Amino acid sequence: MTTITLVPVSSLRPAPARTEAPKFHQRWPVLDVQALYALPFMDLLFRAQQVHREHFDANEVQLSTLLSIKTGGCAEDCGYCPQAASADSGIEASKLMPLAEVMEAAQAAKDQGATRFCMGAAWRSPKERDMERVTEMVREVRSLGLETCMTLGMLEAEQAQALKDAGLDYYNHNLDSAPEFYDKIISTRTYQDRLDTLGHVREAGINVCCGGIVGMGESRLERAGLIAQLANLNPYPESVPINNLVAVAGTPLANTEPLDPFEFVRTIAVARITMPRTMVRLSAGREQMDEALQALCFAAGANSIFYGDKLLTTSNPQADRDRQLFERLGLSVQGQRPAPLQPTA
Ligand code: SAM
Ligand code: DTB
Ligand code: SF4
Repeated sequence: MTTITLVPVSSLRPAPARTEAPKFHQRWPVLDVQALYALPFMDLLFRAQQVHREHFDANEVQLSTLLSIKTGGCAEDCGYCPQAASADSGIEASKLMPLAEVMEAAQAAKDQGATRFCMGAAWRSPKERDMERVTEMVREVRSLGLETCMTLGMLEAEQAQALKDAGLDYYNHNLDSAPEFYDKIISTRTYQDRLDTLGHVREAGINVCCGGIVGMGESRLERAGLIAQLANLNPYPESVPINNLVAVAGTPLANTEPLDPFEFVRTIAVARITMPRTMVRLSAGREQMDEALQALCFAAGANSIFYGDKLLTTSNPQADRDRQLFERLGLSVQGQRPAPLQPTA
């Protein structure tokens, strides 16, 4: 089994002289990540653009569409989440969606131009009886020619293997915050639980999609701590969703002061620099951003978004508006062929 352990963050004091080999290799000590955050904004963006262009077509964006296959009534107490049973968000708990409805949504996502279909369930972890149904969903959605992603909570090694055998391409499981901030937000599962699930997913050979949320009232050092945790995973995730908190009424974080938008852009840039080859996904919170801010996020190295009018329970920009935005920015969509050339008169 791949065991991922919590990498201790560097303290603010200078490191004492070493007398023995370091236990962990930290590619990115937290203080180095914090130093990136502290760069003048233009210098940070320039560095992020350089790194981005070394590894990607900077004018291309990847589109994933989300579907909530099991909504609400979740036993976990994640303070940001409207689907926690403990939240007073008015979301009704539903049962696992029938396959036919999932397929309808997947086909619609494909028709709109998405290349990946992500299915999310408000579970602490899937039960054995659920596994048969979700693996069938993976097989069927794949048969449409879409990449598949699931986020179902914690997984055991055998469950990760069953998803891999069904052909799952990505598993999303977020670290959510720096370890130092984590306990302020969630009490029903530990940081190590999350790292263990990530280890099982990695071991099964599924691509790892793992990121977090900013704007939950954390400090800059704690934001740097989250990015350092992600960047120090070995290897770092193939996909890193950066969510800006959607402050939903009835959740414990409903009245959180919004994050300075430039600090959000900085987070994207720092993720890009520290994880050069990952897909940095500009995730929740896009609906609350204007288009100039989204453009800055793309300039800072974001190259993937959730596309479609809904995230899991909250809204996302209309697909039409996104298409107009791509057009205005000259962004092309990964996996879509350019329109065929028309004969000239
Ligand atoms: N229940 C599963 C789990 O927690 O792993 C999967 C679904 S859960 C909703 C997936 C992710 O959505 C969370 O880890 C969190 O990062 C993000 N999320 C949930 N509510 C959010 C909110 N209000 N604002 C931003 N991101 C949110
Ligand atoms: C991720 O990091 N963000 C997505 C996806 N992974 C599953 C979820 C965002 C959820 C936002 C709140 C909601 O719509 O319920
Ligand atoms: Fe449940 Fe996931 Fe929401 Fe936490 S984030 S309450 S585990 S649905």
